[in-house]
Amino acid sequence: MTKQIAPLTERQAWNALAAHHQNVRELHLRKLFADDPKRGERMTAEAVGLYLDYSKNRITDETLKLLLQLADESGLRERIDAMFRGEKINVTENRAVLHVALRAPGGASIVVDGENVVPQVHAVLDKMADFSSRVRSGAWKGHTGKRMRNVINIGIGGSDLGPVMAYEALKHYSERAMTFRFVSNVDSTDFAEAVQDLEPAETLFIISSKTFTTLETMTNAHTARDWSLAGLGGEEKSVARHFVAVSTNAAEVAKFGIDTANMFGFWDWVGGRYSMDSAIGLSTMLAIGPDNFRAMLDGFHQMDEHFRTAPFERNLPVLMGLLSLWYNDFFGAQTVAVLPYEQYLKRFPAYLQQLTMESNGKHVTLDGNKVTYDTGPIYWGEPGTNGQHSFYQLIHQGTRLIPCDFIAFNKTLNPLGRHHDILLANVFAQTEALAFGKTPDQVKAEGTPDWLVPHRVFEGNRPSNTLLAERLTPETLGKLIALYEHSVFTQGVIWNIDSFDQWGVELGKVLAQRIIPELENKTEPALAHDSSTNALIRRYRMRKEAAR
Ligand code: G6Q
Repeated sequence: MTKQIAPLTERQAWNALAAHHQNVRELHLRKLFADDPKRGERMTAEAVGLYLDYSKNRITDETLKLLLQLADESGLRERIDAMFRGEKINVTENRAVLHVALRAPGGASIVVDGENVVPQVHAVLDKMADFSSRVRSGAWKGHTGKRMRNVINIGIGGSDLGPVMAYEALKHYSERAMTFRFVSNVDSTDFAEAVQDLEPAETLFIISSKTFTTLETMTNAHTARDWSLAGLGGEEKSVARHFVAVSTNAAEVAKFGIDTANMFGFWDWVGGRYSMDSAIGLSTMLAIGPDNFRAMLDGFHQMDEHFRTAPFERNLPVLMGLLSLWYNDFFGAQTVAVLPYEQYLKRFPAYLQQLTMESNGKHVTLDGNKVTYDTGPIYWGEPGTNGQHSFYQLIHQGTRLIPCDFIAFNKTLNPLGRHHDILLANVFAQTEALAFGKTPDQVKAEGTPDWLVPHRVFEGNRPSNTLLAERLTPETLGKLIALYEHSVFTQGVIWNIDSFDQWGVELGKVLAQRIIPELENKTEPALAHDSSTNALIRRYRMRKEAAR
């Protein structure tokens, strides 16, 4: 029987945290560290090769105790079990949420609607591996008999951000003789630039779309089809050699002209933003090869098992989720900065933006009541050290509290002179500077004139997590992504929201469909929008005519 969970603001731990916050909100990290010389070793957790130092957070042992109590009172344990059991926890879409099944080992059993889905997952993985090997070896030939040298993934949102991020993150492991590109935007420039130096006879398109109806993706797919056909003598049958699909919609795939033998399926229990390790990762597998792809899945699975089984006080996703919630709901922090000190992770913050904000940017609880607390914070970030010369000023001396996640690796994939020591010195220096700052006395002692002192003071007390891993490998990437997936889940459970739907993206789509004919109609349409939208449409129509 599921236990009765009180609304968030009525939970005991929530109210205890609110009271506790009053007592600790002014406490400075300088004092917390001075009072406990072992804090930096104590407030750490390590699992599956990831080391989390959370000591530079504005917490005491009591804070942690109450946050963990909040997780318990929120039924987090039961909800984790429900997710892994395949229960339909995405209530507004009546779907199971089983990205964890995508990386379950062969012998596992996860049952959805009476069927073990793990064998299906592995059948698709085997089919992807077979296809990837043929393309990579040159056994798969294009229409004119040439091997494929270029792969273009066409998809958007969850069917793009994961593949782009993973390709960039794992470039070191990729087949350098091949070119990989990603087209997502309906802006024609995206497609035009992606193909401008490519040979259609050597170019393979992967049309990645769960629904195979998404406006941007289908527009780009048809443009790609025209481009490919134009370069291959207009022969329809060439489509089968140059286009494959990743989708759940076989009927639409066939209608497009793609041989469904070259369609790689997935299931409605895989959400778009949780799909990069499904067939949506086909471009990733083509780039890094099946063995590396499986190593990535193994990394995901290790983190899944850690999340499922580790006690919450040592559970990395739970700890990170709780800390994020502490700042979001009690300190009123509106954002979280994700700062990877690893050039290959340059698209990781963009990927996380969808994962976190599409999941937890929700205004009502599971039962439809308006929340009375803040839900998902804004995630943003750039790789270090670049950000240090740009927006870090605001993090150090601005008026907002911005909790930061620093991500770094002990070893670089490209050892060159002193670079890596310098890079890592910057990670440690930033977390130190943010936490401890520089007092007016310290500034004065350096001989700074009085009038300049306030400008040069660093208040400090700016919280951060530091995540350290050995080296960026496919396996580590899997662990990192799963860490954030489950941290998002942890927060969503406490907020009692549906982290797996995305109704907020619908309205704009519907309105765009209404406006498209109003822009394209030859005759002046009768416009019934507000006066601003009407005027913008008229102005565009006028300028469009003038440009002809
Ligand atoms: C993700 C969302 C969304 C989706 C895209 C693409 O969780 O559902 O970003 O991935 O809208 O959808 P298709 O894969 O159906 O084209």
